[in-house]
Amino acid sequence: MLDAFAKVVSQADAKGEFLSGSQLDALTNMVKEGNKRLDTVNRITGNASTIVANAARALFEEQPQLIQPGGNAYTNRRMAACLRDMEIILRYVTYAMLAGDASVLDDRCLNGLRETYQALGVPGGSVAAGVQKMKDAAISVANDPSGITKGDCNQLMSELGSYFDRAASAVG
Ligand code: PEB
Repeated sequence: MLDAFAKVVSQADAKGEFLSGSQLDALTNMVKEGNKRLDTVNRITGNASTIVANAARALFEEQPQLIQPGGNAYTNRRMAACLRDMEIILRYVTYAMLAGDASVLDDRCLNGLRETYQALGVPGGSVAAGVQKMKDAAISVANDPSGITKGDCNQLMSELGSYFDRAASAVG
């Protein structure tokens, strides 16, 4: 598991080189913009259950067969497992966002998830659709300009989106 700092150190060390100017500039910028990153993580964390519940509701509205008899989220046990999976994925996205690096998401959540779903008969494409819905909700929560000092968050939001895209394409 790496963060943005450990990543450049391991890359430089693998080549036996000092850190480059552009690597240092990128990290300096990350520190300078750090409060926005923490606000992003904080807002998603604080709204996690709403993000999960709304995304799941929208998914089941769009794919009602999932909650009908024979559907993969039918029965309370499977519904609970589904909501839990969405929450796990969202949680790892917040870790990646904090770290500024996808490796924690890859290593601890996405690695082998497609195969797990195939073995369980969980439709990966539907999980991917649910993740995309969480992405939209998380970005609108994190990028809401009200009640916060205004600043340019475009780059952070596209980074945030990339972690959701990564999760969706790992299972879909
Ligand atoms: C991954 N999900 C399920 C299981 C596992 C995971 C390991 C089997 C064990 C169990 O049931 O608890 N666990 C989960 C995860 C990590 C982990 C992400 C990462 C660290 O450790 N069903 C649907 C929807 C979708 C869904 C499309 C969006 O119809 C999910 C939610 N996952 C789902 C369901 C089950 C499951 C298990 C329904 C139960 C499947 C079953 O037992 O038949």
